[in-house]
Amino acid sequence: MFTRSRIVAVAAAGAVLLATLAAPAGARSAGSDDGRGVYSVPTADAAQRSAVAGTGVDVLGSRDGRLTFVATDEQARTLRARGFRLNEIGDFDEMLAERSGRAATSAAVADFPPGDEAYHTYAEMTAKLRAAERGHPALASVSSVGRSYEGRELHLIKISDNVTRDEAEPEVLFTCNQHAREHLTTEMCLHLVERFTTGYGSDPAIRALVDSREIYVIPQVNPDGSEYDIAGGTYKGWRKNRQGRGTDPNRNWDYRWGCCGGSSGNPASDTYRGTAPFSAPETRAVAGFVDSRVVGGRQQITAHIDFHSYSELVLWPYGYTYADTAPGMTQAQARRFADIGRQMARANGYQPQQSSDLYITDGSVNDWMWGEHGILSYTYEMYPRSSSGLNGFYPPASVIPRETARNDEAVDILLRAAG
Ligand code: 3K0
Ligand code: CA
Ligand code: CA
Ligand code: ZN
Repeated sequence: MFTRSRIVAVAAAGAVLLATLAAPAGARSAGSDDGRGVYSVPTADAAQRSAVAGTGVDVLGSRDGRLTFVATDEQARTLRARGFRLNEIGDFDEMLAERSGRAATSAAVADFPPGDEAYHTYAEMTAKLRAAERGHPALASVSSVGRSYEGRELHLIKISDNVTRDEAEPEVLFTCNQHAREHLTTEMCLHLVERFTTGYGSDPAIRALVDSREIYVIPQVNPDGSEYDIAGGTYKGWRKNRQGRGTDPNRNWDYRWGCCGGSSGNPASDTYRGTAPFSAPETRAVAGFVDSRVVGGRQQITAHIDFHSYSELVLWPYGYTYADTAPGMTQAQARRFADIGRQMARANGYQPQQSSDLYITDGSVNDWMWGEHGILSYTYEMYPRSSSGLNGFYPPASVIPRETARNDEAVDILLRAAG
């Protein structure tokens, strides 16, 4: 007689066979391994969260001490053996399939799954930037900081008065979508572009900011990962870039890279730091752009936000150490990070904290921006505040206007602080 588990085993074997036929050799990565569950666990402090994250599990979100993550059966066993009280929420693949709905028939990236079409694919994002430039040639200028691993242009849009000139105005950078599945962040960057271009003519406050700053926006730092995540019309819960088995861009920056147990050396891990600092073409390209803004020995970019999702947090460096002060971070500087971070969090209703209060990270973008260039660099973890798992990365498209506009005032606070 067929037991349920035998049916599952046969179905799984079929799925593996289909995947083998459909995908080029090597295309299936650790991210598609069988037997992954979504879990949550209560933690007492950042040390416990770092201990969980440090096993290389895929952390989805963290609020009020509860960490939500994806783990293999083996990782879950290890954590339970160490005394963590894991609560299993569901099966990784089943939860994704449920969220994606009916799969599209084509493997091409046509659009997001039914109902989510308002999210922008790479092609749609590109078109939107070009339209902003066409509609506001004196204000907006599109260029590229380089190419992704798979060869996509990493688009950069500059927004300022006299946009074609390099004026002596504080420069502020916004980056989005380092993590592939965090699609709401791409919308956040596109919202910034929309607001600072179309709002210029009608809103005096916007005009004042755009006239006195040079605003740079990179809507997709990791377009390969993002496109992969929606390919074929089903979400894959993919985090990393698409180089080999994938590198976590936010562990690949060249500041205390791999120093402190805040990343993984295992290519299968979702926090794999890569073979070397800036081994990912995407981080190298963005860093190259930032390096290029040192003009006359002075870094022109004074402030930066990297948008992520989810958990509704405002984070500041350092991530590699629990200490508030460390080499390159004086007491006064740490206080300034916290002050501005708290102001921004009051404006958007997020929770403000040092990055390492979440868990230890090393090779993150904030640590590099500050440690290497003295840029006031924050990470925003966007909506939702918490989620039972993967759905947190795929909020319905109906929330895009509200959850992007929610950051208007916080963003303006940073733009003003950049002066
Ligand atoms: O600086 C940070 O603490 C980054 C947090 C970020 C990360 O890279 O681990 N959280 S996310 O991956 O869930 N977006
Ligand atoms: Ca200007
Ligand atoms: Ca300038
Ligand atoms: Zn992220």
